[in-house]
Amino acid sequence: MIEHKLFEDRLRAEALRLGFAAVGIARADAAPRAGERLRQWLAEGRHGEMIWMEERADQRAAPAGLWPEVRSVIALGMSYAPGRDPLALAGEGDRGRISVYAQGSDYHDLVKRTLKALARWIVAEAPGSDLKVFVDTAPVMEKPLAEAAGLGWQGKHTNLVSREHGSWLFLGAIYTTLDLAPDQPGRDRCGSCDACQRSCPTDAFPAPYRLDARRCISYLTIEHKGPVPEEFRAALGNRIYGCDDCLAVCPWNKFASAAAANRAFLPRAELAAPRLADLLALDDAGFRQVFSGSPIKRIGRDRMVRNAAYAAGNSGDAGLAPALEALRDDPSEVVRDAVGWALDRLKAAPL
Ligand code: B12
Ligand code: SF4
Ligand code: SF4
Repeated sequence: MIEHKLFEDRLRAEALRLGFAAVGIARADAAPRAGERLRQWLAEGRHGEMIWMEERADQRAAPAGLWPEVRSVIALGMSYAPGRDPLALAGEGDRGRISVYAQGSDYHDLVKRTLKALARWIVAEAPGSDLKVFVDTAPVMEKPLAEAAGLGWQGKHTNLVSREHGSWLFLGAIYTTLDLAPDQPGRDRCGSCDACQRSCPTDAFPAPYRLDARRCISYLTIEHKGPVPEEFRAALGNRIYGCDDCLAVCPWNKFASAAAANRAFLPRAELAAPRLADLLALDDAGFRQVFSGSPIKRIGRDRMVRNAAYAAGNSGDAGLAPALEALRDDPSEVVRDAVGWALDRLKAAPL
């Protein structure tokens, strides 16, 4: 064992210096119920087409399933607290709404880079120790681990809520062979609040603390590849990438300061309020140009144009009909389907 308290304090200071807004430590076995709940969620089919959630479920269920040597987990959070109301564009029919997390630079790149910098510091300070760094895409349950490490608690909307940073933290984790002194776990402070449960446009919470991803607009606009089921298309409104509604209504956000947000996550001008007409006109090259360096690049041009077409259909703005008409013979079937639906909806909209 190394001189603990001192090491953990210096580790925390280094994490904050590098740009993380929150850091905590948990023992590797500190979230014992997470795995069983994951399995139940998968058995109920709540993950929809996200087959990658099933594929390495044993590794995801607990840190030791992925790496038997792990002794401690260092949980990290980077703030992306917005400087303005994330729901402000809700009534702007001719604009698409991109969720706050995706309006700036791709968090995967920045969080990974910063985790690696912290990892280098740890290895230099504790020679002989081994570690692995993760953000988002690895089979790791970041939220329950962050709760166990004291960063906050998993709220009824299922995301991690922090007393200091509200719902606006990106999470990352470092698994280490070091035996570190753990922090106190986060305590649930939702109380009788149910604002997030009431805010959901698609009724995606079968119960508090549980999400049916198949109904979630984030899943439908980002992960789901085919046509969005008809029952959800109107509820998408003008959301074209992700959804912030359940996060934005959380009362704990009032303590979150945009000053704590990493500047890389400030909205890029062209992503803050994109015009639907411009998005509908994108070809592959145009899509790559606009969304390079953004997490949105992963969904590709067809899914983005599909989402923009649903939003145009919901806009009630007949001025968007020519842009939709131009896509009637688009090579992508999913685009053609969305365009047909949108034109029918626009025709049916009151003048
Ligand atoms: C799959 C996934 C999704 C899916 C499913 C979301 C989900 N809630 O599972 C979809 C595509 C819908 C999604 C959407 C979003 N995501 Co996402 N996603 C993930 C991912 C890759 C895995 C999450 C996971 O393990 N899900 C499986 C379920 C079983 O886990 P769970 O939600 O923790 O389930 C818990 C509860 O259900 C609870 N529970 C179950 N039963 C019961 C019963 C009782 C009584 C109680 C008390 C609790 C309880 O216990 C379970 C285990 O802790 C993580 C990254 C990672 N590797 O962890 C990012 C992650 C969770 N996503 C993130 C973000 C930002 C989002 C969005 C906000 C993006 C957006 N703006 O559109 C939305 C939020 C939607 C929402 N309300 O959750 C962040 C969240 C950061 C934070 N502060 O929590 C993460 C951590 C990515 C990151 N590295 O920052 N996401
Ligand atoms: S992100 Fe939107 S659609 Fe998904 S659960 Fe939250 S409010 Fe509902
Ligand atoms: S909105 Fe209310 S219930 Fe939902 S996570 Fe925030 S405090 Fe908890």
